[in-house]
Amino acid sequence: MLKFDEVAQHNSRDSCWVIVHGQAYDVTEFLPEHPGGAGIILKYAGKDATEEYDPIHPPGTLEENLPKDKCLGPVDPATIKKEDKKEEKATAKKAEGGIPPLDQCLNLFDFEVVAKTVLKPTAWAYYSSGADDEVTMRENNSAFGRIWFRPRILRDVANIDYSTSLLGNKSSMPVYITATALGKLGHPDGEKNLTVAAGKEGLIQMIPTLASCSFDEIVDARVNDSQVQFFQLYVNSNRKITEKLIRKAEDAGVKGLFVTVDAPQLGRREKDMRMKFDDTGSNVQNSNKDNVDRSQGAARAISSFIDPSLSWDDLNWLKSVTRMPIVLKGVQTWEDAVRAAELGLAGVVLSNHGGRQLDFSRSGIEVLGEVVEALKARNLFPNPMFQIFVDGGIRRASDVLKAVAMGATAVGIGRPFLYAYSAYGSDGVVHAIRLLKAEMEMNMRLLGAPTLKDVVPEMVDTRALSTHVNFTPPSHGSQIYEKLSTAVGMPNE
Ligand code: PPY
Repeated sequence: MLKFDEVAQHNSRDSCWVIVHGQAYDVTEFLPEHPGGAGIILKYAGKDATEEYDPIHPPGTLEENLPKDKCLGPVDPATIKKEDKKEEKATAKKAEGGIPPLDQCLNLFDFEVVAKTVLKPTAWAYYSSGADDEVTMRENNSAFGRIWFRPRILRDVANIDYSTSLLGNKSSMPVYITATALGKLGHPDGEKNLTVAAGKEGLIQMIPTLASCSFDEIVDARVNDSQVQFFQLYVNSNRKITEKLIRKAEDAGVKGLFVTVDAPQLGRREKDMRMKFDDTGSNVQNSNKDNVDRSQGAARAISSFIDPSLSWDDLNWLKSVTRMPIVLKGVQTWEDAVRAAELGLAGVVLSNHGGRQLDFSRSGIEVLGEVVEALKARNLFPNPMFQIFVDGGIRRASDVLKAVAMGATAVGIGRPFLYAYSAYGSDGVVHAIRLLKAEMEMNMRLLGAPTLKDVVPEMVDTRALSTHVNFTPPSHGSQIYEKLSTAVGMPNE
């Protein structure tokens, strides 16, 4: 068996070994091929990289990318010196004084507050960050505040039914769990927390291309065979890889393909980038400063496989490789929504990627107004074969109902569920869903709408929706960004 000291000697670009899950690997020749750049691996040259490796590499990544003879075998755990041994670090840091009992979380905003106290600062920065000045990220929720209700009275609201159907699949609520990447940054079980909660509560989960868990693990975590999942797709420059992914999803019974179209390049999430920037890294890195690109967070680095040349012309190819309904995720204008409908696609998600891509793009809920109007004018709405979804900033059932009233079939929720499981595991997600259901029942009763069909456009006053009060933040330092000092010493604290 290999001794740790032996591995530790291979700590340079010329000979670079790393330990992952107790096995030593010689990655010297792989360094230039690593999609995230050589620098990230060199930080862990001669060391155990398991903790940093796990959240961003689905199981099997090493086996698929390295020749067999580069696996050098197990490292004797007894040879790991105390100072070299990484302390068993939970994904979460301990919140001072613990976290509140789950039943004290009364709404979706609460999970964010709790998660911030338990997440490692690097994880918090990655999940919570938006693009540039985060104007769009804040606008996503603010936009719902510009829509007001016109409730009706004296209707029989004794029984409330908020169940619906998404692409022909039953859903207990007009809400789905949208795709978010790198789920293990928040919790060791990563995306499986979402699968279990979605199954228990009858919601549909959209599996991300860039999940921390493998696709198979997420599918196998279904609570029963009839549980429905969708798949979010980043189209790879290597189309063969994408075709394989699509086929795998279809074979696994996935019921919808959501193609992300708003990320030909990853947005600048500066909160995330600052964390990487202040990372002091290893001795190897320090002695080799010029070769380390400190301007990229891990997210930007691993985004290089996404094909920026993807265009409308590729949709025929996509249609030819799957029978799954295809939905474009990240549509931001009526022109593109109409084009998708005319092409016979199954729908669109009006989304700005949680405010993580183009800052000053409008909220999905605002875009919904113009999309429905344009589709109606062309007799393309309502159309059960072309559904409209919205995501971004949805935190309350009242937000969900506003979207439904304006013509959305359902809305996607991402970060709040991530925060819920980061703090409380899958029980947290179940609780979050139940809170939303309770709000749905109450709000529909107070609106005078016993079913979702009764939630009609006349129930919302959207006159202010497209009014943008443009403000200049008084101070970038204190208002927008995490304090720079939070980055110091991370992520190796
Ligand atoms: C995002 O972070 O917004 C994503 O969509 C996931 C991601 C992560 C890393 C590279 C590219 C996309």
